[in-house]
Amino acid sequence: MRDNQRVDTSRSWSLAGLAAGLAGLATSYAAANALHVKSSPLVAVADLVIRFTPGVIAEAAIQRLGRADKPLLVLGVIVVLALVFAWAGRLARRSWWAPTIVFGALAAAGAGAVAALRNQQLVDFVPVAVGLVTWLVCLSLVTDPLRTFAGHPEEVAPSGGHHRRTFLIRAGLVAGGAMAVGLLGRVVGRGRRQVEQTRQLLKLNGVTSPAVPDGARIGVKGVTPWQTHSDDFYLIHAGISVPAIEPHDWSLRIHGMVDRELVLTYEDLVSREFTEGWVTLACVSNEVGGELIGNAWWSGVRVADLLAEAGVRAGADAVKQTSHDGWTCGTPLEALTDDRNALLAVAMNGRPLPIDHGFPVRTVVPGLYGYVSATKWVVDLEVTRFDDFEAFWTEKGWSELGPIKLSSRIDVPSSGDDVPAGDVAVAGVAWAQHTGIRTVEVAVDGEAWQEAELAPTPGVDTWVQWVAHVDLEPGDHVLRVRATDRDGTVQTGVVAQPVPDGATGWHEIQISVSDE
Ligand SMILES: Nc1nc2c(c(=O)[nH]1)N[C@H]1C(S)=C(S)[C@@H](COP(=O)(O)O)O[C@H]1N2
Ligand SMILES: [Mo]
Repeated sequence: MRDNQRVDTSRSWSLAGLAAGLAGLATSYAAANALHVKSSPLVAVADLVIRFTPGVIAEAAIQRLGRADKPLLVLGVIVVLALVFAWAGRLARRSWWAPTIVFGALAAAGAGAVAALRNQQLVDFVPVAVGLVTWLVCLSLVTDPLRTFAGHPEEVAPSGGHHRRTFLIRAGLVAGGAMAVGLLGRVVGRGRRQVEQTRQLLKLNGVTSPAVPDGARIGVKGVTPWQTHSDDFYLIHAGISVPAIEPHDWSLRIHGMVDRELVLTYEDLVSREFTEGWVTLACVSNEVGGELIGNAWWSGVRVADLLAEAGVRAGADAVKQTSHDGWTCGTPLEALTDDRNALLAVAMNGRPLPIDHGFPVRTVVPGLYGYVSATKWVVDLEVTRFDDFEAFWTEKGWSELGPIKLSSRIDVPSSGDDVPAGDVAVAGVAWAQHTGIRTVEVAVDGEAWQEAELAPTPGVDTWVQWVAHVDLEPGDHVLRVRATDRDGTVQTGVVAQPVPDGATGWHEIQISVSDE
């Protein structure tokens, strides 16, 4: 009788671990969907498995399984996890910390997989945290009656039954709750999935595929690609959940100090003539030498033409832009109406904008930091005066105007590299959007500036790749770069932090040069 009870109990502890484990998967999945983040932790883990599967095996699997390979892999991961969950449940019988370590380790693996995604943001880790909390809370909830029962084996007869019943009820509730939350997750995630499908199928007439202009690549290994792949493009988003907007639900209102208010549907917008161009977007938070900058081919409708149709009234000097999720920025009217092709962009790199980059429509203004110009999911343009409003970032102390500051970066060698003595190719990028770069210079150990060779660019709105050949003796060296724009302004070496209007200073790296 006792022994039977024992076996049964061990099964109960496994069941408790399993129920808690599945509940954690369900809540993390639902959280990922509710926040519209790109990937739930579970899928991130599956992606990581694919990444580390030897090519031949992966190919064989894909061939055999066809399009079911990914769902089957996710299922496989769930099965493996189920075994670990059951094990964690049995560990809970002896201590609270052993299963905590197991669940903690699983959460760490999930967080690691999310960290391995391209361009992840802090919000992408929220589902991992939600899952971990669910695991620990549910495990304690379900094992609590088992623990009481185990603590009083002499009470097997009457109250043992009572504890068992409590256990079964709680396990059932947790398992049922997990299923309900999982289903809910599917429902709330449907929005983004459907919009993604619409986006994939969307064909935009007049959007051309980009070809990197001749010579724009300097051709030195390790330099950032001149064209930034959309998947590699930095992401900044101040909201929690990413808006998922069907094009037919989108419209743009242009109003304020105008003669005629305009309301444009997506159809209206894409039936107009597109203007296309290479523009390097940059974030004001980019540190000297930082990576919050990218260069893409944008297609869209000129904001200047739309504002002209609306008829801007005298006295206006700004446009307050608002996104679908309520983010705002103020853009100088001048930058939207002069000859610089400020765009209401519908495509990035020849494809409809990725959801995370503002689908279906965003603004792109050459020469201005994103926080004052590049509204993703833009739905409202109000012609107004800077004196009459505050925007999302200016309320937090950032500058009202945000022209991109002249800057440059060394990509190769990397800081800390060890390179052989002699001729060393130093290369990187420099930018002064809408003014253009005239020269780039490199200095070794604070000595004379040496002019670099520049690759040609199609215009003044993109970054420029450069290379300088320097002769280095063995030892430790400091390399610095500075640029001069086409107005003759030399990049300042005075160090400024990103707040309130962008970082300045020269990018420098340390390398060791060894005798070969
Ligand atoms: N709706 C919305 N648009 C936004 C932001 C935002 O938080 N919400 N961030 C801005 C900032 S600070 C930058 S630098 C750019 C970044 O655009 P990306 O994420 O496509 O690189 O978007 C801008 N547009
Ligand atoms: Mo930004």
